[in-house]
Amino acid sequence: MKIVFATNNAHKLAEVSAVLGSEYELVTLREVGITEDIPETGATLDENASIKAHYVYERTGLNCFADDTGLEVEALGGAPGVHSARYATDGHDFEANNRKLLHELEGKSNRKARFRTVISLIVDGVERQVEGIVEGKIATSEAGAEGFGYDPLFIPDDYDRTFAEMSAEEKNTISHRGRAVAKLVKLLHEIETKY
Ligand code: ITT
Repeated sequence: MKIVFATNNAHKLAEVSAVLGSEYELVTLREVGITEDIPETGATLDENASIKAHYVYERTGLNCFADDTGLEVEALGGAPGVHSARYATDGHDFEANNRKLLHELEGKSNRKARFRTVISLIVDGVERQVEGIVEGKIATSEAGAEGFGYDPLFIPDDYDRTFAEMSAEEKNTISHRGRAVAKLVKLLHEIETKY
């Protein structure tokens, strides 16, 4: 099955295609002629995933899915959450976001956090959502060079390394996105057996 992944984030594309494998042919936004940023105007991850998937479906009529992800930090009341991409600046400045997060948590002993990914899938005009969560904590300094975004600061529960210190494969087996994509594959199989 050919399916469009509504993302402009090359890191996400690599992670998701590794989990989906060769059974599904992932088509990029560029390949369907969408080069502009899709507006993310929702108040929640669920809304934004839905907005991105609908945008692509309405423009192309092709089966598609979109992922919206946020880092939810307990001591910050769930921030940056839906604002994770633009936490420190207007752009996707990973370095500035990580600096701001460390600053906001200075002196705080509760460093509990979780990543949450919501995926909206649209097949033949019908939308379905799945979610993936990984619990963990925010480190006191950055470590590692793999991954992207907040990975150098996020230590998943039962580990003593950040996501940025793990290979893509290891991150995928336990991550929010890896878990959400595993559910997506299950859903796609269920949908296909109905035909
Ligand atoms: P698209 O909307 O084009 O898919 P994006 O980068 O804007 O890409 P999101 O809105 O879903 O994606 O993600 C918000 C931010 O959360 C993102 O810019 C990163 O800073 C962070 N983020 C998302 N997934 C992450 C991950 O697996 N590891 C670390 N940080 C992540």
